Amino acid sequence: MSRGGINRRTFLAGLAPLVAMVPMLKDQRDPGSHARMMEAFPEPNEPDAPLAPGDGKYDPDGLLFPPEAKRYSPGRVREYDLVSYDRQIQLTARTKFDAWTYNGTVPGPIIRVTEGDEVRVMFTNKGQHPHSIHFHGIHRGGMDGVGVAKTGTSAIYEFTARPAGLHLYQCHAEPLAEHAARGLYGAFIIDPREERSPAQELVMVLSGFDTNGDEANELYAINGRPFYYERYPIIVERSKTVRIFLVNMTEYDPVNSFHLHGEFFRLYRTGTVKEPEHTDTVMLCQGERCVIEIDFHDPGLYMFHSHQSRLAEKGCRGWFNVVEGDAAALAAGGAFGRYGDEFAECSPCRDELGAKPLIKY
Ligand SMILES: [Cu+2]
Repeated sequence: MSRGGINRRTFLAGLAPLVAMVPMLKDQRDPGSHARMMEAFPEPNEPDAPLAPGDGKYDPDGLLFPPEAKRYSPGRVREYDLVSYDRQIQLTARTKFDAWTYNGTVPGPIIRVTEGDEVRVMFTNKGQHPHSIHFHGIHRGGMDGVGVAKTGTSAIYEFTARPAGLHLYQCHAEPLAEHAARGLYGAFIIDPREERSPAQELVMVLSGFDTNGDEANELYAINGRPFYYERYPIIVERSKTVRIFLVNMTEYDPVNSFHLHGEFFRLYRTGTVKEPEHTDTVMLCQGERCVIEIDFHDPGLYMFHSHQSRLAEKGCRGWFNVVEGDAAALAAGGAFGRYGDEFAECSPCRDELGAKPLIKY
């Protein structure tokens, strides 16, 4: 178990091929070096299914599992390369989306630093529109990303990471709504100087996708793939706290939310407060974020979803599979089964999922 983070082997068996060669954050781990969730249950050939892990175009684990926290070290410099690309991404097997991306994915890569780190971000715009990077947090006005980089140009953002909490980054070019809705956003974690307690750590970025240009969303997703964690539930160990860094970047809808079935969680708004609220639902306006911690009482399947029903029915939902003991060993031993067809018979999601049975454990 790595300090303060989840052991990626917990999430499964087998290394997947290297993902597409897009520029990566210098500070990030090798994108091909960690195990893929649910590799034991590939469903690569169903025409209407969510895409399977390890398809070479997208790295769902890289967007779900944050890099490990680094112990505070005075004066440390953290450098990152972010490049904007126009890229058609696959939302489901049926639906493509003309995205504007940081480093090729929606959301962009997770940036995780420690309070006090000197952050230096080199941004290059290789898209066809002006873009920028606006970081939430405290920094000088000239570093706020309102000025844009035209196509083929670069910008450097430098600031000291503060305050500790959960933040985000996004493009701040006009029109703001389109630049956000097209996919230019990502999670930005600033860890406190004192280490966080150990936990199974996950990042969830909530967003929507306007697939027909009507300034309303047709699909919704957690970490960029509608229905993904419904088909590929997130395996967590019951005896360990689950910590979720939760960011809402849903454009065109005034709020999104996260609701967990069968449990309560500790809610730390913006990740900055010391005394948590206890709840099973948190509402987030666009740009709002929080850290939540769950201590599951029992093993089993627990649904999570946006509590705006329409958003849930169009992709913003998934499952935790809470297991006793070593999740990796259970998965490798073939301990998990499948959902029956009844789970695919409901709701508009079937149009995207098709009639194939969903994964169960
Ligand atoms: Cu932009």
